[in-house]
Amino acid sequence: AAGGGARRHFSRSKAKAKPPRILITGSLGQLGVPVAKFLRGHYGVENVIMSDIIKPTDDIASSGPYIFADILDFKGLQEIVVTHRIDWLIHFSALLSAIAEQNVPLAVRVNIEGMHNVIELAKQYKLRVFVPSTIGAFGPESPRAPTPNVTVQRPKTIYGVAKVHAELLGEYYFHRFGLDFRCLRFPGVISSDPPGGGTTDYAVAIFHEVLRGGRYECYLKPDTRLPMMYIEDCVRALWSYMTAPAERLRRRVYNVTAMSFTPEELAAALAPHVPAISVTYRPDSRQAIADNWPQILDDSEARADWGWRPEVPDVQSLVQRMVHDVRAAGL
Ligand code: AKB
Repeated sequence: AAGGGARRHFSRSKAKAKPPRILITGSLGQLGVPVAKFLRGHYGVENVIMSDIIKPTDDIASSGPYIFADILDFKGLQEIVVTHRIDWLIHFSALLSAIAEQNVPLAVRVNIEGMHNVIELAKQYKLRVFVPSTIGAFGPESPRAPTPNVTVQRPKTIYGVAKVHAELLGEYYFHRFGLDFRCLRFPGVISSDPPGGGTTDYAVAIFHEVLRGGRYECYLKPDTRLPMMYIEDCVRALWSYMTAPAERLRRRVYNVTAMSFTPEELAAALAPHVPAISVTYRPDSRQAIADNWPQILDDSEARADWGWRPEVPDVQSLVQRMVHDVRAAGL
């Protein structure tokens, strides 16, 4: 009987689902590196292919498969999916909110035309596809505190317009063609890796600058409240949503968040870690973007449907993690 049990156990584990083969576009951005690391830990290094149009550092190149992929080149993407037998596509290539305003034609190409390629590709090869959306997909007519999952969306940035387009296109392909499209609206994501060109970037930059020199000049007003999330929660949200059984999903686009704070509250939480901290404020064009975004994101549907819950739920615990991370990275 013992032998039979062992055999049963053996055949059950042999029958375990084979890991998905995953392609990450725009993988050298703020989210790509930690997401690749997490998924490689879970599914095996060889099964997670990082890609971008940028030459990787030695660290990235030696960490696992890395290839050139231009999301504006449809044929090139087809070749990658076929050659590497891709099952899941995680589409991170995008210009963020502030930088997109400085080059709208490029943002239209990367954020909108790139999305057209990705969604057609996913349909053609029956891929499960993840596309991040954002608090930037809301606008001045949306309720701001809290902002529900379904509400008015009239964003005033090209970044937001492209994200609403991506959300609607994905939902349409899901209903029309059965595409397994999954999309989360992320708040500002806080990690020791620098983001580039966003409106919420201050909440990363402040750690680097005050831990190095005690001072930071913030480009948002002290009382600008925005939703935020620690990187590990962001990665976990993505993964638990990607692996959630389809029957638990009542929709294909969900709000997720962890906390909301203002620059002034973040500076106060940092103060015990930095003797003689000095934070000054000089708002620039990013203030107008932030003023149209949610202050508090309502993620109750994600919590109810597929069990979303952040592990770093407040500014104090976030500061503890970040002070540790930034110091450990020696930045
Ligand atoms: C940005 O600030 O543009 C991004 C976002 C919230 O989507 N971090």
